[in-house]
Amino acid sequence: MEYKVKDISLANEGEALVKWAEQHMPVLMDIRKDFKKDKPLKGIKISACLHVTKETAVLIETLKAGGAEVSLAGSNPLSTNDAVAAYLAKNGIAVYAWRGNHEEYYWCIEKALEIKPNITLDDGGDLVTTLHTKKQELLSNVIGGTEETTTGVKRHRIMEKEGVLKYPIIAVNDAYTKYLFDNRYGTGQSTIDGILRATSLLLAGKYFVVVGYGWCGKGLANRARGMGARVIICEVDEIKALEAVMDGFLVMPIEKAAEIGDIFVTVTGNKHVIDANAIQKMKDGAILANSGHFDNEINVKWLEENSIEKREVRKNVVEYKLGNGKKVYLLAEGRLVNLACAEGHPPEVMDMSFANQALAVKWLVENKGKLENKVYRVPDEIDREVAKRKLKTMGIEIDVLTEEQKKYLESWQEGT
Ligand code: NRN
Repeated sequence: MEYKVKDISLANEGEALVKWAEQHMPVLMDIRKDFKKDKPLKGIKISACLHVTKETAVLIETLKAGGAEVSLAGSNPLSTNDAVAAYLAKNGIAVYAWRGNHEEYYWCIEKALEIKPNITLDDGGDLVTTLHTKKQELLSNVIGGTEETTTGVKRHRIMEKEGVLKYPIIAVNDAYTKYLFDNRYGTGQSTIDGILRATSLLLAGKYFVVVGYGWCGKGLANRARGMGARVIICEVDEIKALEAVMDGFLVMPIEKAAEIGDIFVTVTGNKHVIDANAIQKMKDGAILANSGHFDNEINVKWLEENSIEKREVRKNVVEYKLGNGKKVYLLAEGRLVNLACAEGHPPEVMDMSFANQALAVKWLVENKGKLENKVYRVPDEIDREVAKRKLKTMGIEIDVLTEEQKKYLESWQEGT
């Protein structure tokens, strides 16, 4: 099997990381047992563009156990764990990923497409976009795909609206057992993990500015508050802003927050939400980080072109000295700080996200040829199956509706 990784000799180190993740992903490991027995993906070729982490390795090996042939490209130049990539390459996965891969990022995606996939797994939409632009000749083999993250789902919905989407895509991101947990608790914890590993600074007492109050922003704001930070929310959506106010957070425009903030984190999925004006108003020593999928949420280009000095002061921390004499510190080149400076979300939440992925891939195979070229939600029975399995692994039992209650909930006559 062909592959390109940083250093294949890291495979043993990678194996230890993956075994650790397996221990904390019981739902996916249970699905792997079923997949090994039933081989639902026999003869299926899968190209994935995901963050190459210990958790992704557990998903990839589950798909392989189901009978699939799998290729894997990294979903971000800084999110690949080289030891995990080596471990997967050594175990028969066509991996094209290494940390720091800026120049050959799309070359890796095209290499992963060389197996002529029947199914695509994407995180952010770059694989699907490559298939629909440079590699259209491969589209006839594809029966469907899945999408892991909010940004990717948005892009695929726009493709559907414009009538250019050439195969059905399941929005794994939109499963309750994905976004309510991965986006909220996963991004919340892993973003703080990334900031702490990069800076080793104290959060308590600091003004911690969260730009974007979606599920990622909510999770991050609450965890920062839990660490004693004074959390400020910036938003453009009146309803989300109102929610943040009533959740007890300070809410103000970014240009006001810029004057008092100590640490700024963007989680909006939008472009230049921290731009030149705000950066120039910031205090000396302000820390900038992004936890959104793409690295355009902070205007890094402006920083590069308008700082008078630039130097790396710590691993993943670059100091920019501005014309006004003040310094700001950018983490991980403005790329997703949770995966670039730490290990991404904990395995316990990726367990659910990736259980949805594995069951969604199986569903695509079972429904081959029956679906339209549009973005589908994860079927409710899969979403609930993941929740049931997760509760079981946590030893938690819940109540069951009685027949009388079921009847009541489906009736209108019974009132006061
Ligand atoms: N540990 C991880 N492995 C991880 N943490 C976050 N993500 C990860 N993928 C693999 C992704 C989340 O599911 C990044 C995506 O953008 C987000 O939806």
